[in-house]
Amino acid sequence: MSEKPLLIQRLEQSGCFGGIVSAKHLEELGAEINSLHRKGLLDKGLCREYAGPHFSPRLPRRLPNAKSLIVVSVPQPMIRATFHSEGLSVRVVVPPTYFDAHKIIWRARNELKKAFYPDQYRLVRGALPVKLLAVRSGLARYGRNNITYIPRYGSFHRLTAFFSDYDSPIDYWRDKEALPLCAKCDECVKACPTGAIRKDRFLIRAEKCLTYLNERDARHEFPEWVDPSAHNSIIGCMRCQMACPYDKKAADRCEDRGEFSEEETAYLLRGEFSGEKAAKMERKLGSLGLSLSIFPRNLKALIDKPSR
Ligand code: B12
Ligand code: SF4
Ligand code: SF4
Repeated sequence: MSEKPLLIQRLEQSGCFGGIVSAKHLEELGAEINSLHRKGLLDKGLCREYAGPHFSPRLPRRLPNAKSLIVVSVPQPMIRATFHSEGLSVRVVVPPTYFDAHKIIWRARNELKKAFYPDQYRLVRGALPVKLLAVRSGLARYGRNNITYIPRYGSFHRLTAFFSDYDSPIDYWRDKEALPLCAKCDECVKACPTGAIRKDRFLIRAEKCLTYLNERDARHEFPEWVDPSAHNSIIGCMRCQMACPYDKKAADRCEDRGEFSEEETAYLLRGEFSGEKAAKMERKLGSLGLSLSIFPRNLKALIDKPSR
């Protein structure tokens, strides 16, 4: 195995991690995702909602002569917000990667620039299948839960991809690799509350994932087959990550951020949002990576959840 590129070693000094491959693999990345689509392994409804340019990535107009694809991983903990309702304090988790997205993307770009210094290369953010790129570049490995893992921080990190005119002397493209324990572990399969993670295939059934169901606009009620005790985060789901042995250390970190008074919580639970009040609430939720669009459904599900 080739040694880590100097650029990536420098990036690591700033607490970020990275991977780099030649831009000639761009089409392969898209083709790999699309071949799953063609084989009918990806749900059509989910693809309609999520398929974007990252499913068929192209060289950006601003950098048509890009030489490399760089993916940066920035570790991120979970955060918690507290809602006050009828005398009760309900603490809810916001999983990593929902909040501070702009700050993290800015940091990724900035640290990459510093790692190149004194040389200067162009960086254009890319809409790419970032997990696949992270695994193909050797930065991360896939878990059976289809999330990617890096050493020490497990799956608690955010990935951002860039095109660059930097021409790496070595192409670090490699085969996809799973975490070593996945061959004999089924903790995430058991922990998944909706059966999205399968024993019979590596690719998850993403259309069954609770995250898919609770990221949608609250006009979509949860299907009846979702067990009311499944809900565990105000958006997304942490069950397969919390159960994973590779996440034990990173899962210890959780910052409390954001508190909603009785009045604010009651407003969110009423679900009638308009005018200046809604705009103010949207700003407050935005600082936690949330939006009014998932209310009141997701909060109700957590407050009404049967205790086990
Ligand atoms: C669409 C999407 C979703 C959808 C579908 C998820 C999915 N698994 O496809 C939904 C809404 C369900 C979702 C949920 C979540 N998401 Co999401 N999502 C995306 C998005 C926009 C595209 C992902 C994609 O391309 N999926 C298509 C599938 C086909 O690709 P894939 O999952 O990489 O599939 C590969 C594996 O199955 C693998 N594989 C198949 N067979 C085999 C066999 C072996 C042996 C091996 C090794 C590998 C392997 O190869 C496939 C590709 O060829 C990305 C952002 C981006 N631009 O990439 C974020 C992203 C992947 N999501 C992210 C996160 C954090 C999540 C959640 C954890 C959020 C949460 N806590 O609730 C959950 C996790 C659900 C899960 N278990 O995957 C992060 C992942 C960060 C990380 N650490 O890896 C991303 C990168 C966003 C970001 N910038 O941070 N997500
Ligand atoms: S819980 Fe086990 S099977 Fe699932 S991703 Fe982690 S190590 Fe792999
Ligand atoms: S995020 Fe939740 S629902 Fe989705 S695969 Fe993981 S455990 Fe299952």
